[in-house]
Amino acid sequence: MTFDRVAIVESALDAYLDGASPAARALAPDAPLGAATTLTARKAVELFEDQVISRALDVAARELKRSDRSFYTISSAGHENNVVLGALLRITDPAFLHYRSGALMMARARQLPGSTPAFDTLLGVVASRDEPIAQGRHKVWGSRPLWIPPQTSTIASHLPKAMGLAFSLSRARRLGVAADLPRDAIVLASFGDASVNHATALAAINTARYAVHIGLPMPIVFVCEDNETGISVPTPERWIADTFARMEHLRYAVADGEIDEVWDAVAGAVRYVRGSRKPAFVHLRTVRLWGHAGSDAEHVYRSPGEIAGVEARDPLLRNARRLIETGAASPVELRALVEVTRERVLAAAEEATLRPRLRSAAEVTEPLAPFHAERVAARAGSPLSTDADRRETFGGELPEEQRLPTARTLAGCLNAALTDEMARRPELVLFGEDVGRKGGVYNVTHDLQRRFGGGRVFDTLLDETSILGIAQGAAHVGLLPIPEIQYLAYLHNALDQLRGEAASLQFFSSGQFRNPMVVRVPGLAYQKGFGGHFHNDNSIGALRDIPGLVLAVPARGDDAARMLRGAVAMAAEDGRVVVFLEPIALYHEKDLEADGDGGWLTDYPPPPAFLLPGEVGVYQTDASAPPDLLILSYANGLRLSLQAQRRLASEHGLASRVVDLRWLNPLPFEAIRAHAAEVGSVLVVDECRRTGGGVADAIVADLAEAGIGRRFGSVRAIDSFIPLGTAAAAVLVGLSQILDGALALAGQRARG
Ligand SMILES: Cc1ncc(C[n+]2csc(CCOP(=O)(O)OP(=O)(O)O)c2C)c(N)n1
Repeated sequence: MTFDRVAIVESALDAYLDGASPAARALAPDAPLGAATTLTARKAVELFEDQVISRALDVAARELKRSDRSFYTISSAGHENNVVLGALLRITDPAFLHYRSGALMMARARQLPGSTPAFDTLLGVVASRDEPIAQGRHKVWGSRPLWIPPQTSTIASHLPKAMGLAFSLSRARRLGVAADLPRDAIVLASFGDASVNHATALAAINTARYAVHIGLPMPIVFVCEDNETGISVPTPERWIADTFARMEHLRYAVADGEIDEVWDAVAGAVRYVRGSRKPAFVHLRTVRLWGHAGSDAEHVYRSPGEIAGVEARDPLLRNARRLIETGAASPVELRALVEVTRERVLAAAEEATLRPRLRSAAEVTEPLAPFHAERVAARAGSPLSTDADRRETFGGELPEEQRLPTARTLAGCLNAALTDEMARRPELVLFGEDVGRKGGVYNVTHDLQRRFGGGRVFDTLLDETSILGIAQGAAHVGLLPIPEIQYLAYLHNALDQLRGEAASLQFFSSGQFRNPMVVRVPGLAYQKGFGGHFHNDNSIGALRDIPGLVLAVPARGDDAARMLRGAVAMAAEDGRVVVFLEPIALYHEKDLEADGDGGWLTDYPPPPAFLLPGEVGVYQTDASAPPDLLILSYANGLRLSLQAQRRLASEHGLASRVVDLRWLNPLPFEAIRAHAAEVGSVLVVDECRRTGGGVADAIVADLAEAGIGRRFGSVRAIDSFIPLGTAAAAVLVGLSQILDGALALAGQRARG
């Protein structure tokens, strides 16, 4: 048996067309294919053409690969009956597609005259800069005018945001957010039969059903393109049907058989979802031809008989027979169509190889992390609510009128700042576990639901993946979500939604799609009386390396309010994904050093005061002379460093400047370097885990490489999970370590 099955499948179609006899009577173009179907002859031929184009693209990708001119060979071959979804859904129905949705893509593009989907696909296959959606950053199905956000390679990861978009459609409209989608739009999410077992897929489907259960609209068509296998692992017989055919709040439909039967089944499901605003699960039966990808040696895990058996079920072969037998087309017409299409696609493939590719790092990263500081600043300052409006929102007294000693905690300032932001930006929605009625586990969202209503402030079900999926979907239609993940440790539960999806959307769509959001995450350690690792996670390593993600970590109330405004403005203006990490242990802290000193309370800075990345906080008691030591820190470490600062001065005569980094991704290197150049001796107080969990290694490395500063030291937490109770102190950074570190550094300086 030859391993190259492409030619075999191609010639089987040719041989059939060469030998087939035309029907006795030709069908009129507008006549249906059969008595029971709405699929006309004209449409059926059109669908067939789109299927042939898709098939020819797969062949071309493999041809180009042979000569090392293409980079992607996962094909749609065998899945081409998904074409009906391209024709039956509108281009204003957002679509999140499986990587085998080539025929669907061709059919959908027909709805937009002037589209060149085949050539665009080839540009993707050769990773050309001219490819309209990803510019060669990945081979994706995607198009802004066709409302197809690009998918990533992570299977099932697009389902939560598709669900989130369906969840948000009517909500956005009610909130007056101008989306470019009609009132009756529905969402499509397609995926494979192995992928549907993934926790991420099941999360999205579950949340969709849950929404219906509580009376919310969820107009989404889940399409399982079932080719009965995931790479080499067969899907057990009846598994998909047995699992999904009897789920409450999920209409199940099989799309199988002749193309007109597939058409009618899908049309029925689409009609149901559009009319009822409830979800459907379309079980589209397909086969997979030519292995998982060009590199997959299918003969290793499938017998020659099995491979030939699958090839005999080629949908193109079956559809050609149906068209001919019904009289919708003649063998000669179809033969000509196949020939011409193949030639056209191969010629286009040659042309695509001549197109330029991205070359420089600047070109590659151009859409990754847009930051227009002036526009963001303008956005942070407007629109401003009037005094009267604010008074009404706050119920009389404005938060800034409560001045010391009744000033605010971090939690209090955040609550006020969230209130101000929600009041002046109608597109803001805030949601998560317990944020609504309860007002958050730590009261940070207290009263927000009462003030702004359940449409804008709502509790979700307990699933971080779905929370971030809802955030992405909401952002796709113009809302500005502020989701909350209840604890930092539980963000990791759903991290792919941020890391693989939200943060990469602008990159893979060349900035054409965006999902701005500010993800609030209570986190970090030092909670008294409520311990253990899972509520005191002190590692930001998994967030710091996400390209383009902004990580804001306020320490005090006034900073938090101003940073939140900057974060929201960055999301609104530049589509950025911001993680706003709030140190839980400082939420209700009032004191800096001694009980009752009130040193950690601040006045509330009213809008529009804001802070942006790069802007650090500087604490130096005597600014007249350069200090002996620079201490760089953040969050709980800032408070400890300020305690150390006073003791170093009073007990050791050591003057220090403490800098609050505030922004941990990207790190404010410019400010760090400037302060280090002035002071010379640098101590980084990093409350996160020593190895890769925090920022100390990056800062020390940067300063050392740049040759800035003379002496460096750091105190960091131990590489351990946080134990329950008082033992936590044994692995966390404490005041005495900071003092020791500072003195050691000063001693070295004195000796040096
Ligand atoms: C989360 C994740 N795990 C593993 C992979 C590697 N992988 C890519 S495709 C695939 C099989 C998917 O099978 P199925 O969902 O049936 O889709 P098909 O390729 O058969 O159309 C796997 C395991 C991945 N892309 N994403």
